[in-house]
Amino acid sequence: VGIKVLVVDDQEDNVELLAQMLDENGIEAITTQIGREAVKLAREHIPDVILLDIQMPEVDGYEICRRLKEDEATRSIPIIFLTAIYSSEKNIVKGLEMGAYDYITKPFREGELLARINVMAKIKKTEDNVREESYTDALTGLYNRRFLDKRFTEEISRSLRSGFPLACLMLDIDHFKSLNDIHGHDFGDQVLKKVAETMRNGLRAYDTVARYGGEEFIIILPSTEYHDAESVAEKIRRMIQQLSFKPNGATIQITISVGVFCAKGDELKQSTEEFIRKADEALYKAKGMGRNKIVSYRDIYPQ
Ligand code: GH3
Ligand code: MG
Ligand code: MG
Repeated sequence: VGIKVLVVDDQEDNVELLAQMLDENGIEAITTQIGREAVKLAREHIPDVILLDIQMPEVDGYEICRRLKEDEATRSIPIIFLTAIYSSEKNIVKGLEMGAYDYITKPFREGELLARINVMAKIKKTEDNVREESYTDALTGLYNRRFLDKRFTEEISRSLRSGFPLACLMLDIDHFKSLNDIHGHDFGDQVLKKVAETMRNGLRAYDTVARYGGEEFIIILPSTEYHDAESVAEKIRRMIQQLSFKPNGATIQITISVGVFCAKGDELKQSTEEFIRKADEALYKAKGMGRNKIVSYRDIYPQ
């Protein structure tokens, strides 16, 4: 796959020269001469590398760098500062300390510029892979527990700021142990994968699904009230019940139990552990009621 580079420089001839250089070398170039546009374009295109001029009117390169680093979506894109040949060491150091990976002085030498871009693109690929591996569960491809903790904390503070409710579902496959015992561990793995895929397909893009433990999953639903969280839980419960598996000739169905907890306003001021504990308490009730059920925390402790 090709490399995509965002070029930010207020001087038209610089932008044109760079765009042409990149184009001739099979690198896709997105360009802007306006500092304010840079962050927007970076978010939109997620380039592999950003070439960023330091001296620009209104919003300069340092400020753009700061904004890029502040934003989760653009934080990890390598930035190469474009600096004038007469730049002081102090300015260069400042750029690197702000999180730029490298700098290159104008006028550019084509070979050097391309080599640096290639190195940065490679570093980004490696870092992306490491990040992805450290956040995902290898079997299901869902987020793992480590990521869940991080995301959950972010979602709680986001909800506190926005005033919207936040819901948490805890889902557990029923009688999974006997499924393993009867049909084998590999079959159990296939079931986990399929259940994960089904949950993912039944949710919005900004919902978070994580594998919490063996056959336990957590779903975080932003901007979701109890009533809607229960509907989502019911939809997923039904989707999973409708799956059919065919281990060595037999046809079997599986079911899940779900615990629902939702908070808003000041109730959001609790830890992710508290949130999960409450969803788990509701789940435990659902198991006790015979499984293949949804129980809300608000049903156990009506307000
Ligand atoms: P319940 O309805 O009460 O939830 O019963 P259960 O059998 O589903 O629950 P239990 O917690 O007793 O068993 C969970 C089983 O999940 C036990 C464990 O061997 C199995 N398991 C955990 N992780 C994996 C995995 O990665 N692959 C497979 N195949 N099985 C797993
Ligand atoms: Mg289970
Ligand atoms: Mg379990």
